[in-house]
Amino acid sequence: MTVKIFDTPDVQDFLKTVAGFDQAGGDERAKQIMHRLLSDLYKLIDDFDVTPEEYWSAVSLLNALGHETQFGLLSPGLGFDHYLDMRQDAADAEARRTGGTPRTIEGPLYVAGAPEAEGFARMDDGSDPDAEVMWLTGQVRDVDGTPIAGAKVEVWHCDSKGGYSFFDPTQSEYNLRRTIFTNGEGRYRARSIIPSGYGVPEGAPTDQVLKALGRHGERPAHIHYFVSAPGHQHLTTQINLAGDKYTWDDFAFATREELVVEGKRIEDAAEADRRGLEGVFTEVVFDVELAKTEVAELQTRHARPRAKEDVEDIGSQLAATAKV
Ligand code: MBD
Ligand code: FE
Repeated sequence: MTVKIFDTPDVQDFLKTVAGFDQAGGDERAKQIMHRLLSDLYKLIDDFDVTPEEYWSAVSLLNALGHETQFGLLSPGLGFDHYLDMRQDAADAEARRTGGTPRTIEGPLYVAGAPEAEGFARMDDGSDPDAEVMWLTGQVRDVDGTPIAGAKVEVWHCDSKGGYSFFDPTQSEYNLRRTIFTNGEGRYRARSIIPSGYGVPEGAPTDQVLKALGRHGERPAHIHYFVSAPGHQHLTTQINLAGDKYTWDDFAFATREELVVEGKRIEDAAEADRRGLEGVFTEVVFDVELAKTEVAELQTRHARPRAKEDVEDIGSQLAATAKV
């Protein structure tokens, strides 16, 4: 078929009707965005001669993605999360908000309300005896190098099989998820287990999309962070452990050079003892630098639907930072 109808007045008028341009109600921005989105897709159908079979298989795939709540997983796979970061980076550069540890994507697996601790927390529930013990620590500082006491460090990561508590019902509540407030020297310390990499479930709709592109759905071993303190810019980031096969080949595009951290295997019993540990462990050090800001909005994570978080939480967070 070689028909090209996109530019005809019939189609152009039809698009305006579909997008509600002739209706008084609705939302103006929604209309503009839907009109643009539909126009781009209609044109694509015309340009690529998309067949009804292809179109309906795409509809079926979207249904499957929604049914398995995988849009949040496909999103980083298609680079949207990283693209939003690139836009934030560019906005920061334009506003001359420079310095600080680089941001990288949040991902879809954060859960609000993890247990809070001062200075130190044990993150694992001890149910994975084969896992390698991880000693995770670092200092939070401002861009001048001054330690920030009382900074809120939220950390979450997967277990030795790539599963995240809450999403993996076999794990205990909030396993491998903690909120640690830095001590007087701006330091946080955690005992946990070394996470494994993460792989998109085989055969899942997200996997089908990636396979069609000749891509894999693997992530390197990584640890997620939210770091915040009054008067400083909220940071969403992750570290990727060095030496993983996928450190530089992350399907979610979260790796950044400054965020690759080498774990150090420590076999010295005295070093273990000093940390209240026994036997061999791996130390992972991640220091964080926060940029300063007086803008309340920049001091909290952006709103987004998150597990166990409602919009009111965000409202109270904003109110709390606005008071400082
Ligand atoms: C993850 O653990 C993750 O962090 C992202 C971004 C996507 C899938 C799984
Ligand atoms: Fe993750």
